[in-house]
Amino acid sequence: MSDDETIFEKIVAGEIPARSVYETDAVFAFLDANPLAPGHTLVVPKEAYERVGEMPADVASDVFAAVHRLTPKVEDAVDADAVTVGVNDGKAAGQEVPHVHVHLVPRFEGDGGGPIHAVAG
Ligand code: IU
Repeated sequence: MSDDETIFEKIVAGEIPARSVYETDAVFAFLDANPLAPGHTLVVPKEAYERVGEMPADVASDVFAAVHRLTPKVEDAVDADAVTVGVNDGKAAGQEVPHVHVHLVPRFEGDGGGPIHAVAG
């Protein structure tokens, strides 16, 4: 294991525990350790890519196929009204972990969290 392995590579490798939600050969999904809402899930490629545009198209496709499959399941699991699906792609966008991850954040009527474009003013 190299020292520059990201925390998400360690989670994918099972070296750090996480609450697994879904797994394929290419993708791992797990519950966020500091959830913005119950059921907040992260979908990551198993291979480490920092930025969305760095993923080969087949990996991006596998990641979005998992997002497509999981979004309604996550919504149902916590009886939410909607889901915010988002990626902070790059440091200036708020990316803290340099390993692509798609947030699935369950949303509830009146939860007070704005739409994703609220961050852009
Ligand atoms: P961001 O888009 O890079 O800002 O999101 C990082 C997310 O990773 C954030 O929601 C953290 O709560 C989450 N997370 C985690 O689930 N487990 C960890 O060990 C670490 C961060 I570090």
